[in-house]
Amino acid sequence: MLTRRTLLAAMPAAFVRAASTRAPYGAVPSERQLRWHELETTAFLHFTVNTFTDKEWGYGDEDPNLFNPAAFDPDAIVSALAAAGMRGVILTCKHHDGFCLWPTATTDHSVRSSSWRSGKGDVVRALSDAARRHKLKFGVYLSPWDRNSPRYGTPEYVAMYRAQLTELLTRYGPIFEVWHDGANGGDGFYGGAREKRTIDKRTYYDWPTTWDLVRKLQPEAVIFSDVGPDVRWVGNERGIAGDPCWATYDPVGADGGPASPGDVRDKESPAGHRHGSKWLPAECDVSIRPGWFWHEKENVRVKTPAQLIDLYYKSVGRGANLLLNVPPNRDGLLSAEDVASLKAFGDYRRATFAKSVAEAKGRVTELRLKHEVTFNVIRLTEDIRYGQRVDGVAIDRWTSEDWEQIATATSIGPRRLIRLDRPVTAARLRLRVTTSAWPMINEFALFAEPKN
Ligand code: FUL
Repeated sequence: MLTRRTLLAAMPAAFVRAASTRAPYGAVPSERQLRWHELETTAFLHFTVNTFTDKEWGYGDEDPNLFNPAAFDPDAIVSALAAAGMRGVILTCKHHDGFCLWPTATTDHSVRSSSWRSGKGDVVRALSDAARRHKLKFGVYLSPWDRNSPRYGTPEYVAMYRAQLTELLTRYGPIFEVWHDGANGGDGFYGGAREKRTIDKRTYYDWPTTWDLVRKLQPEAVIFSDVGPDVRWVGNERGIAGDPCWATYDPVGADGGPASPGDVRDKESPAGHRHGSKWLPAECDVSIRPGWFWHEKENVRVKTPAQLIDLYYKSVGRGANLLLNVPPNRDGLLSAEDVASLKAFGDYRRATFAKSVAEAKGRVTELRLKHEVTFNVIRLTEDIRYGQRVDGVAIDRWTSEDWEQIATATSIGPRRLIRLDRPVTAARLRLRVTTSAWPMINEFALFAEPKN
Protein backbone atom coordinates (compact mmCIF):
# COMPACT_ATOMS: atom_id res chain seq x y z
CA MET A 1 0.00 0.00 0.00
CA LEU A 2 1.24 3.50 -0.79
CA THR A 3 1.42 5.27 2.55
CA ARG A 4 2.89 8.66 3.31
CA ARG A 5 5.89 6.87 4.82
CA THR A 6 6.63 4.74 1.71
CA LEU A 7 6.14 7.81 -0.45
CA LEU A 8 8.61 9.85 1.57
CA ALA A 9 11.13 6.99 1.54
CA ALA A 10 11.03 6.92 -2.26
CA MET A 11 11.71 10.65 -2.63
CA PRO A 12 15.03 12.50 -2.86
CA ALA A 13 16.01 14.44 0.27
CA ALA A 14 15.09 17.88 -1.09
CA PHE A 15 11.59 16.68 -1.86
CA VAL A 16 11.15 15.06 1.56
CA ARG A 17 12.02 18.37 3.22
CA ALA A 18 9.47 20.20 1.10
CA ALA A 19 6.86 17.51 1.67
CA SER A 20 6.69 18.36 5.30
CA THR A 21 7.24 22.14 5.14
CA ARG A 22 6.30 24.96 2.81
CA ALA A 23 9.83 25.28 1.46
CA PRO A 24 10.20 25.26 -2.35
CA TYR A 25 9.58 21.80 -3.75
CA GLY A 26 12.21 20.74 -6.29
CA ALA A 27 12.91 23.11 -9.19
CA VAL A 28 11.17 26.48 -9.17
CA PRO A 29 10.74 29.12 -11.90
CA SER A 30 12.94 32.18 -12.28
CA GLU A 31 11.37 35.65 -12.29
CA ARG A 32 11.59 35.78 -16.10
CA GLN A 33 9.87 32.39 -16.37
CA LEU A 34 7.12 33.53 -13.99
CA ARG A 35 6.45 36.54 -16.23
CA TRP A 36 6.42 34.31 -19.30
CA HIS A 37 3.88 31.92 -17.75
CA GLU A 38 1.47 34.84 -17.38
CA LEU A 39 1.42 35.46 -21.13
CA GLU A 40 -0.44 32.19 -21.88
CA THR A 41 -0.84 32.86 -25.62
CA THR A 42 1.58 34.55 -28.02
CA ALA A 43 1.71 34.78 -31.80
CA PHE A 44 4.33 33.79 -34.33
CA LEU A 45 4.77 35.64 -37.63
CA HIS A 46 6.50 33.65 -40.37
CA PHE A 47 7.25 36.16 -43.09
CA THR A 48 10.08 36.39 -45.63
CA VAL A 49 10.93 35.69 -49.28
CA ASN A 50 9.17 32.32 -48.89
CA THR A 51 5.88 34.23 -48.69
CA PHE A 52 6.52 35.25 -52.32
CA THR A 53 8.05 32.01 -53.63
CA ASP A 54 5.39 29.71 -52.14
CA LYS A 55 8.04 27.72 -50.25
CA GLU A 56 8.46 26.61 -46.66
CA TRP A 57 12.27 26.51 -46.72
CA GLY A 58 14.04 28.95 -49.06
CA TYR A 59 17.30 27.71 -50.57
CA GLY A 60 19.20 30.92 -49.85
CA ASP A 61 19.60 32.16 -53.44
CA GLU A 62 16.41 34.29 -53.50
CA ASP A 63 16.56 37.74 -55.06
CA PRO A 64 15.90 40.33 -52.27
CA ASN A 65 13.56 42.14 -54.72
CA LEU A 66 11.13 39.25 -54.35
CA PHE A 67 10.27 40.63 -50.93
CA ASN A 68 7.71 43.28 -51.78
CA PRO A 69 4.73 43.47 -49.40
CA ALA A 70 3.19 46.54 -51.02
CA ALA A 71 0.38 47.09 -48.49
CA PHE A 72 2.38 46.07 -45.38
CA ASP A 73 0.45 47.31 -42.34
CA PRO A 74 2.03 46.31 -39.03
CA ASP A 75 -0.78 47.88 -36.98
CA ALA A 76 -3.42 45.87 -38.82
CA ILE A 77 -1.41 42.67 -38.19
CA VAL A 78 -0.83 43.33 -34.52
CA SER A 79 -4.38 44.49 -33.80
CA ALA A 80 -5.73 41.23 -35.30
CA LEU A 81 -3.42 39.33 -32.95
CA ALA A 82 -4.52 41.46 -30.00
CA ALA A 83 -8.17 40.69 -30.85
CA ALA A 84 -7.35 37.01 -30.30
CA GLY A 85 -5.97 37.76 -26.83
CA MET A 86 -2.31 37.39 -27.82
CA ARG A 87 0.05 39.02 -25.33
CA GLY A 88 3.23 38.79 -27.37
CA VAL A 89 4.44 38.38 -30.94
CA ILE A 90 7.60 36.69 -32.25
CA LEU A 91 8.82 37.53 -35.76
CA THR A 92 11.03 35.39 -38.02
CA CYS A 93 13.66 38.11 -38.38
CA LYS A 94 15.70 35.60 -40.41
CA HIS A 95 14.49 32.17 -41.50
CA HIS A 96 16.68 29.34 -42.86
CA ASP A 97 17.05 31.13 -46.25
CA GLY A 98 19.13 33.82 -44.53
CA PHE A 99 17.17 36.88 -45.76
CA CYS A 100 17.21 39.48 -42.97
CA LEU A 101 14.05 41.52 -42.40
CA TRP A 102 16.07 44.36 -40.89
CA PRO A 103 18.93 46.39 -42.40
CA THR A 104 21.74 44.40 -40.83
CA ALA A 105 25.38 45.35 -41.18
CA THR A 106 26.38 41.66 -41.24
CA THR A 107 25.29 40.78 -44.80
CA ASP A 108 23.85 42.36 -47.94
CA HIS A 109 21.15 39.71 -48.01
CA SER A 110 18.50 41.86 -46.36
CA VAL A 111 15.68 44.36 -46.88
CA ARG A 112 18.37 46.95 -47.57
CA SER A 113 19.04 45.24 -50.94
CA SER A 114 15.37 45.09 -51.82
CA SER A 115 13.53 47.65 -53.92
CA TRP A 116 10.73 47.43 -51.32
CA ARG A 117 10.55 50.93 -49.82
CA SER A 118 13.71 51.73 -51.84
CA GLY A 119 15.82 49.66 -49.48
CA LYS A 120 14.76 51.79 -46.50
CA GLY A 121 12.24 49.34 -45.05
CA ASP A 122 12.73 47.61 -41.69
CA VAL A 123 10.13 44.97 -40.87
CA VAL A 124 11.57 44.39 -37.40
CA ARG A 125 11.31 48.09 -36.55
CA ALA A 126 7.76 48.37 -37.91
CA LEU A 127 6.44 45.30 -36.09
CA SER A 128 8.24 45.95 -32.80
CA ASP A 129 6.85 49.52 -32.77
CA ALA A 130 3.34 48.30 -33.62
CA ALA A 131 3.54 45.63 -30.91
CA ARG A 132 4.38 48.29 -28.33
CA ARG A 133 1.50 50.48 -29.52
CA HIS A 134 -0.91 47.58 -29.03
CA LYS A 135 0.68 46.52 -25.70
CA LEU A 136 2.00 43.21 -26.99
CA LYS A 137 5.49 42.06 -26.08
CA PHE A 138 7.93 41.54 -28.93
CA GLY A 139 10.24 38.57 -29.51
CA VAL A 140 12.73 37.47 -32.16
CA TYR A 141 13.28 34.24 -34.11
CA LEU A 142 16.75 34.13 -35.65
CA SER A 143 17.42 30.90 -37.53
CA PRO A 144 20.80 29.41 -36.64
CA TRP A 145 20.85 27.59 -40.00
CA ASP A 146 21.60 30.08 -42.80
CA ARG A 147 21.47 28.71 -46.35
CA ASN A 148 22.61 32.00 -47.85
CA SER A 149 25.81 32.71 -45.98
CA PRO A 150 29.09 31.59 -47.57
CA ARG A 151 30.47 31.41 -44.02
CA TYR A 152 27.96 28.85 -42.80
CA GLY A 153 29.83 25.92 -41.22
CA THR A 154 32.88 28.00 -40.23
CA PRO A 155 33.56 29.79 -36.91
CA GLU A 156 33.06 33.14 -38.70
CA TYR A 157 29.39 32.32 -39.21
CA VAL A 158 28.87 31.79 -35.48
CA ALA A 159 30.40 35.24 -34.92
CA MET A 160 28.02 36.64 -37.54
CA TYR A 161 25.03 34.96 -35.90
CA ARG A 162 25.98 36.61 -32.60
CA ALA A 163 26.44 39.97 -34.34
CA GLN A 164 22.94 39.64 -35.83
CA LEU A 165 21.53 38.76 -32.44
CA THR A 166 23.31 41.76 -30.95
CA GLU A 167 21.67 44.06 -33.51
CA LEU A 168 18.25 42.60 -32.77
CA LEU A 169 18.69 42.77 -29.01
CA THR A 170 20.04 46.32 -28.90
CA ARG A 171 18.02 48.24 -31.50
CA TYR A 172 14.40 47.29 -30.98
CA GLY A 173 13.59 47.85 -27.31
CA PRO A 174 12.67 45.18 -24.77
CA ILE A 175 12.58 41.63 -26.14
CA PHE A 176 10.53 39.07 -24.20
CA GLU A 177 11.64 35.88 -25.96
CA VAL A 178 14.55 34.77 -28.13
CA TRP A 179 13.67 31.75 -30.27
CA HIS A 180 16.40 29.38 -31.46
CA ASP A 181 15.24 26.85 -34.00
CA GLY A 182 16.76 23.37 -34.08
CA ALA A 183 16.20 22.54 -37.77
CA ASN A 184 19.14 21.99 -40.12
CA GLY A 185 18.66 20.28 -43.44
CA GLY A 186 22.27 20.57 -44.66
CA ASP A 187 22.12 21.68 -48.28
CA GLY A 188 21.94 25.29 -49.44
CA PHE A 189 23.23 28.08 -51.63
CA TYR A 190 26.01 29.15 -49.25
CA GLY A 191 27.21 32.08 -51.34
CA GLY A 192 27.09 30.06 -54.56
CA ALA A 193 28.76 26.86 -53.35
CA ARG A 194 25.41 25.02 -53.65
CA GLU A 195 26.42 22.09 -51.48
CA LYS A 196 25.60 20.17 -48.36
CA ARG A 197 27.19 21.41 -45.15
CA THR A 198 26.99 19.31 -42.04
CA ILE A 199 27.68 20.78 -38.64
CA ASP A 200 27.99 19.10 -35.25
CA LYS A 201 24.83 20.24 -33.48
CA ARG A 202 26.39 19.64 -30.07
CA THR A 203 29.46 21.80 -30.53
CA TYR A 204 29.25 24.07 -33.61
CA TYR A 205 27.11 26.90 -32.25
CA ASP A 206 28.62 26.91 -28.71
CA TRP A 207 25.18 27.79 -27.35
CA PRO A 208 26.24 28.64 -23.78
CA THR A 209 28.27 31.60 -25.11
CA THR A 210 25.32 32.84 -27.20
CA TRP A 211 22.94 32.48 -24.27
CA ASP A 212 25.34 34.49 -22.07
CA LEU A 213 25.16 37.23 -24.70
CA VAL A 214 21.34 37.20 -24.58
CA ARG A 215 21.45 37.40 -20.79
CA LYS A 216 23.81 40.36 -20.99
CA LEU A 217 21.83 42.29 -23.61
CA GLN A 218 18.26 41.41 -22.58
CA PRO A 219 18.30 39.94 -19.07
CA GLU A 220 14.50 39.77 -18.91
CA ALA A 221 14.11 37.75 -22.13
CA VAL A 222 13.38 34.04 -21.95
CA ILE A 223 15.44 31.83 -24.24
CA PHE A 224 13.57 29.13 -26.15
CA SER A 225 15.05 26.06 -27.83
CA ASP A 226 14.50 22.30 -27.84
CA VAL A 227 16.36 22.30 -24.53
CA GLY A 228 15.69 25.75 -23.03
CA PRO A 229 17.46 27.13 -21.00
CA ASP A 230 14.20 28.92 -20.05
CA VAL A 231 11.47 27.46 -22.24
CA ARG A 232 11.42 24.06 -23.97
CA TRP A 233 9.93 22.98 -27.27
CA VAL A 234 6.92 20.77 -26.58
CA GLY A 235 8.23 18.13 -28.99
CA ASN A 236 5.61 18.44 -31.75
CA GLU A 237 4.35 21.13 -34.10
CA ARG A 238 0.68 20.36 -33.53
CA GLY A 239 0.34 22.70 -30.54
CA ILE A 240 -0.45 19.95 -28.07
CA ALA A 241 1.15 19.53 -24.64
CA GLY A 242 1.38 16.18 -22.86
CA ASP A 243 -1.12 15.18 -20.22
CA PRO A 244 0.44 15.34 -17.73
CA CYS A 245 2.73 18.19 -18.73
CA TRP A 246 5.38 18.78 -16.06
CA ALA A 247 7.18 22.11 -16.07
CA THR A 248 10.27 20.28 -14.85
CA TYR A 249 12.55 18.52 -17.32
CA ASP A 250 16.07 17.14 -17.81
CA PRO A 251 16.53 17.01 -21.58
CA VAL A 252 18.68 14.19 -22.99
CA GLY A 253 20.18 13.96 -26.49
CA ALA A 254 18.72 11.50 -29.00
CA ASP A 255 21.63 9.09 -28.37
CA GLY A 256 21.36 9.43 -24.58
CA GLY A 257 24.22 11.96 -24.35
CA PRO A 258 23.98 15.70 -23.64
CA ALA A 259 21.06 17.44 -25.34
CA SER A 260 21.35 20.54 -27.56
CA PRO A 261 19.00 22.44 -29.88
CA GLY A 262 18.15 20.03 -32.69
CA ASP A 263 19.30 17.02 -30.68
CA VAL A 264 16.86 15.98 -28.00
CA ARG A 265 14.70 12.95 -27.26
CA ASP A 266 11.62 14.81 -28.34
CA LYS A 267 9.29 11.98 -27.29
CA GLU A 268 9.95 13.05 -23.70
CA SER A 269 9.32 16.75 -24.31
CA PRO A 270 5.47 16.79 -24.29
CA ALA A 271 5.25 15.43 -20.74
CA GLY A 272 8.57 16.64 -19.31
CA HIS A 273 9.85 14.81 -16.23
CA ARG A 274 8.12 14.63 -12.88
CA HIS A 275 10.82 15.69 -10.38
CA GLY A 276 13.13 16.88 -13.19
CA SER A 277 15.95 19.03 -11.87
CA LYS A 278 15.25 22.10 -14.10
CA TRP A 279 12.18 24.34 -14.37
CA LEU A 280 11.81 24.18 -18.16
CA PRO A 281 8.17 24.71 -19.15
CA ALA A 282 6.76 23.74 -22.53
CA GLU A 283 5.79 26.07 -25.37
CA CYS A 284 3.39 24.68 -27.98
CA ASP A 285 4.11 26.12 -31.42
CA VAL A 286 1.59 25.47 -34.17
CA SER A 287 0.44 27.23 -37.30
CA ILE A 288 -3.10 28.41 -37.96
CA ARG A 289 -2.54 26.93 -41.44
CA PRO A 290 -0.91 23.68 -42.57
CA GLY A 291 2.35 25.52 -43.42
CA TRP A 292 4.35 28.08 -41.43
CA PHE A 293 4.43 30.55 -44.35
CA TRP A 294 1.49 31.96 -46.29
CA HIS A 295 0.38 29.97 -49.34
CA GLU A 296 -2.66 31.00 -51.31
CA LYS A 297 -3.88 27.42 -51.68
CA GLU A 298 -4.07 27.16 -47.88
CA ASN A 299 -6.56 30.01 -47.53
CA VAL A 300 -9.24 27.33 -47.38
CA ARG A 301 -7.42 25.39 -44.66
CA VAL A 302 -7.21 28.01 -41.92
CA LYS A 303 -8.02 26.49 -38.53
CA THR A 304 -11.55 27.20 -37.38
CA PRO A 305 -12.34 28.96 -34.09
CA ALA A 306 -13.42 25.58 -32.66
CA GLN A 307 -10.02 24.08 -33.57
CA LEU A 308 -8.17 27.00 -31.98
CA ILE A 309 -10.26 26.67 -28.82
CA ASP A 310 -9.50 22.96 -28.66
CA LEU A 311 -5.76 23.70 -29.03
CA TYR A 312 -6.01 26.30 -26.28
CA TYR A 313 -7.30 23.70 -23.82
CA LYS A 314 -4.65 21.19 -24.93
CA SER A 315 -1.78 23.64 -24.48
CA VAL A 316 -2.57 26.52 -22.11
CA GLY A 317 -5.07 24.28 -20.32
CA ARG A 318 -2.25 21.84 -19.50
CA GLY A 319 0.07 24.50 -18.12
CA ALA A 320 2.05 25.21 -21.31
CA ASN A 321 1.99 28.39 -23.43
CA LEU A 322 0.52 28.46 -26.93
CA LEU A 323 2.60 30.07 -29.70
CA LEU A 324 0.19 30.37 -32.61
CA ASN A 325 1.66 31.19 -36.01
CA VAL A 326 -0.37 33.46 -38.29
CA PRO A 327 1.60 34.16 -41.48
CA PRO A 328 1.28 37.51 -43.26
CA ASN A 329 0.43 37.27 -46.97
CA ARG A 330 2.06 38.89 -50.02
CA ASP A 331 0.33 42.20 -49.37
CA GLY A 332 1.94 42.29 -45.93
CA LEU A 333 -1.36 41.72 -44.14
CA LEU A 334 -3.07 38.81 -42.44
CA SER A 335 -5.63 37.22 -44.75
CA ALA A 336 -9.32 37.72 -44.00
CA GLU A 337 -9.79 34.02 -43.14
CA ASP A 338 -7.09 34.15 -40.46
CA VAL A 339 -8.37 37.45 -39.05
CA ALA A 340 -11.89 36.03 -38.72
CA SER A 341 -10.70 32.91 -36.85
CA LEU A 342 -8.51 35.01 -34.54
CA LYS A 343 -11.39 37.32 -33.70
CA ALA A 344 -13.80 34.46 -32.92
CA PHE A 345 -11.14 32.75 -30.79
CA GLY A 346 -10.65 35.99 -28.83
CA ASP A 347 -14.40 36.49 -28.46
CA TYR A 348 -14.71 32.99 -27.00
CA ARG A 349 -11.91 33.61 -24.50
CA ARG A 350 -13.35 36.94 -23.41
CA ALA A 351 -16.87 35.57 -23.07
CA THR A 352 -15.71 32.53 -21.09
CA PHE A 353 -12.97 33.87 -18.86
CA ALA A 354 -13.70 37.57 -18.31
CA LYS A 355 -15.70 36.69 -15.23
CA SER A 356 -15.85 33.49 -13.21
CA VAL A 357 -19.22 32.19 -12.03
CA ALA A 358 -17.52 31.35 -8.72
CA GLU A 359 -13.97 31.28 -7.43
CA ALA A 360 -11.85 30.81 -4.39
CA LYS A 361 -8.32 32.15 -4.07
CA GLY A 362 -5.71 31.38 -1.48
CA ARG A 363 -4.93 27.92 -0.13
CA VAL A 364 -8.23 26.40 -1.23
CA THR A 365 -9.60 22.90 -1.59
CA GLU A 366 -13.29 23.61 -1.17
CA LEU A 367 -15.83 25.99 -2.69
CA ARG A 368 -18.98 26.65 -0.68
CA LEU A 369 -21.41 28.97 -2.43
CA LYS A 370 -24.58 30.70 -1.30
CA HIS A 371 -26.43 29.66 -4.45
CA GLU A 372 -26.13 26.98 -7.05
CA VAL A 373 -24.10 27.89 -10.12
CA THR A 374 -23.80 26.25 -13.52
CA PHE A 375 -20.41 25.93 -15.19
CA ASN A 376 -18.51 23.78 -17.64
CA VAL A 377 -14.90 24.95 -17.24
CA ILE A 378 -12.78 24.61 -14.11
CA ARG A 379 -9.51 26.50 -13.66
CA LEU A 380 -6.94 25.47 -11.08
CA THR A 381 -3.57 27.06 -10.48
CA GLU A 382 -0.71 26.17 -8.20
CA ASP A 383 1.52 28.69 -6.50
CA ILE A 384 4.46 27.66 -8.68
CA ARG A 385 6.89 29.87 -6.81
CA TYR A 386 7.00 26.87 -4.45
CA GLY A 387 7.40 24.32 -7.25
CA GLN A 388 5.06 21.93 -8.99
CA ARG A 389 3.68 20.04 -6.02
CA VAL A 390 0.47 18.37 -7.13
CA ASP A 391 0.44 15.03 -8.98
CA GLY A 392 -3.26 14.89 -9.63
CA VAL A 393 -6.69 16.02 -8.50
CA ALA A 394 -10.32 14.95 -8.51
CA ILE A 395 -13.21 17.38 -8.24
CA ASP A 396 -16.46 16.43 -6.57
CA ARG A 397 -19.76 18.19 -6.21
CA TRP A 398 -22.12 17.79 -3.26
CA THR A 399 -25.48 16.37 -4.29
CA SER A 400 -27.50 16.99 -1.08
CA GLU A 401 -26.65 13.43 0.01
CA ASP A 402 -23.17 12.62 -1.05
CA TRP A 403 -20.09 13.67 -3.00
CA GLU A 404 -20.11 12.88 -6.70
CA GLN A 405 -16.93 12.99 -8.76
CA ILE A 406 -17.25 15.25 -11.80
CA ALA A 407 -13.67 15.51 -13.09
CA THR A 408 -10.09 14.42 -12.64
CA ALA A 409 -6.82 15.89 -13.86
CA THR A 410 -3.10 15.23 -13.54
CA SER A 411 -0.45 18.00 -13.45
CA ILE A 412 -1.51 21.57 -12.67
CA GLY A 413 1.53 23.83 -12.37
CA PRO A 414 0.81 27.37 -13.59
CA ARG A 415 -2.64 26.37 -14.79
CA ARG A 416 -5.05 23.54 -15.49
CA LEU A 417 -8.25 24.08 -17.41
CA ILE A 418 -10.79 21.30 -17.33
CA ARG A 419 -13.50 21.57 -19.98
CA LEU A 420 -16.42 19.37 -19.02
CA ASP A 421 -18.52 17.50 -21.58
CA ARG A 422 -21.66 19.13 -20.27
CA PRO A 423 -22.59 21.88 -17.80
CA VAL A 424 -22.67 20.99 -14.10
CA THR A 425 -24.75 22.69 -11.42
CA ALA A 426 -23.60 22.80 -7.80
CA ALA A 427 -23.40 24.97 -4.70
CA ARG A 428 -20.61 23.05 -3.02
CA LEU A 429 -17.51 21.55 -4.59
CA ARG A 430 -14.31 20.06 -3.29
CA LEU A 431 -10.89 19.24 -4.61
CA ARG A 432 -9.20 16.00 -3.68
CA VAL A 433 -5.48 16.26 -4.19
CA THR A 434 -3.08 13.42 -4.88
CA THR A 435 0.20 14.88 -3.95
CA SER A 436 3.67 14.12 -2.71
CA ALA A 437 4.09 17.55 -1.11
CA TRP A 438 1.98 20.01 0.81
CA PRO A 439 -0.34 21.24 -1.97
CA MET A 440 -0.37 24.94 -2.73
CA ILE A 441 -3.41 25.39 -4.93
CA ASN A 442 -4.10 29.11 -5.09
CA GLU A 443 -7.03 29.27 -7.45
CA PHE A 444 -10.14 27.13 -7.85
CA ALA A 445 -12.48 28.91 -10.26
CA LEU A 446 -15.52 28.00 -12.33
CA PHE A 447 -16.50 29.44 -15.70
CA ALA A 448 -19.35 29.04 -18.17
CA GLU A 449 -18.73 28.95 -21.91
CA PRO A 450 -21.07 31.11 -23.95
CA LYS A 451 -23.96 29.22 -25.49
CA ASN A 452 -23.75 29.07 -29.27
C1 FUL B 1 10.96 24.58 -37.71
C2 FUL B 1 11.36 25.27 -39.00
O1 FUL B 1 12.06 24.41 -39.86
C3 FUL B 1 10.06 25.72 -39.62
O2 FUL B 1 10.24 26.30 -40.87
C4 FUL B 1 9.40 26.70 -38.65
O3 FUL B 1 10.18 27.88 -38.54
C5 FUL B 1 9.19 26.07 -37.29
C6 FUL B 1 8.64 26.99 -36.26
O4 FUL B 1 10.41 25.53 -36.82
O5 FUL B 1 12.00 23.94 -37.11
